[in-house]
Amino acid sequence: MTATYRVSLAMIVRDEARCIERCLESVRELVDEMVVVDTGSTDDTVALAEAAGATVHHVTWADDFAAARNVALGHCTGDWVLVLDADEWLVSGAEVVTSLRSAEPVFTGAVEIASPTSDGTVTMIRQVRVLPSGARYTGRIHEQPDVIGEERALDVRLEHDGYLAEQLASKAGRNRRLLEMSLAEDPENPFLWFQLARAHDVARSPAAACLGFERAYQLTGPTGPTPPPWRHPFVVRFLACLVMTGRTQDAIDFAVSELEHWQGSADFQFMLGHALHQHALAHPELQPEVLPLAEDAWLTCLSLGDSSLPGATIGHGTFLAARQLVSLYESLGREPDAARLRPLTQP
Ligand SMILES: [Mn+2]
Repeated sequence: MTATYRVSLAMIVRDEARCIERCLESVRELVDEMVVVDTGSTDDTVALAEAAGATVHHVTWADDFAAARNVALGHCTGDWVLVLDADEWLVSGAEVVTSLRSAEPVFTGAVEIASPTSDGTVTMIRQVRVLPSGARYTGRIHEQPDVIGEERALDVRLEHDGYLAEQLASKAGRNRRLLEMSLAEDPENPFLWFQLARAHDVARSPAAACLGFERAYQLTGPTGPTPPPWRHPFVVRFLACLVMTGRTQDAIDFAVSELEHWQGSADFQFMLGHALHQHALAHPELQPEVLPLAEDAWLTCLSLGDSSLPGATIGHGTFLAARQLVSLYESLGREPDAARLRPLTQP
């Protein structure tokens, strides 16, 4: 007889009427209970959660995500806990979640999260979302759970629409305020500066984002031999924001200084190509020298394929790089090269 373990869903929510049913419906059949902790909704979130079969508890919001998540974990009676946010839903891997019922809760599971962004791309991250019941969170914002046992990559995919522009306005201000509170307590923490920069980045304020990225960079220096998981999205988004603010020379200098570490990342090569291309457009006299370097970077993307590093964008090693090359070749009148790559431009 295999032992049977119970699986709980744990969520914290606030004003999620837009999306909470989609989230709960996606996992309802896979878990033994759904525990929702409401932190002060004024819309129909609580009624919708209860109608979908969840047990709803209430806490007073104390500007602390980890504290609220730990209340939810404390109400769970399962041996395993699956942690979701209301703006996420399960798109594949149901059988993996179900299989937890016969898995001893001695490891921690990371799932894939695909986030469409307002520029039409999809970024991928892996996050720990499957926890043995004793695990707890720390961190006022961008809270992290304890990793109990080994961390395993699970073949489970969530989709997340919280980065889309229409969802940003309501929560972006709150997240920036929490980050600023955390930075007041811990001003030398580069991860917090990175997160503040990302909050500005997703809100499409690249100049403000650059200030945060620069502060994070001052505190860390160049990438070392064992970078933290956030280093890859840091390098890629810092490059993107430098280019967006017209600082193409700074972007190229930064990319060159990080090249040795990240040359195997299609996301890095894509942004390097973008920085070189924009620099050439701004300085036409440099085009004969610089455009071939942009071309090389994007061809490298195609030879690497999409990366599986944190914060990878789907297409940077495939169709998005092909599109950049096709439009470059078209602008240079290199029609045979454009024609050769056109079949690769579809996702
Ligand atoms: Mn979200």
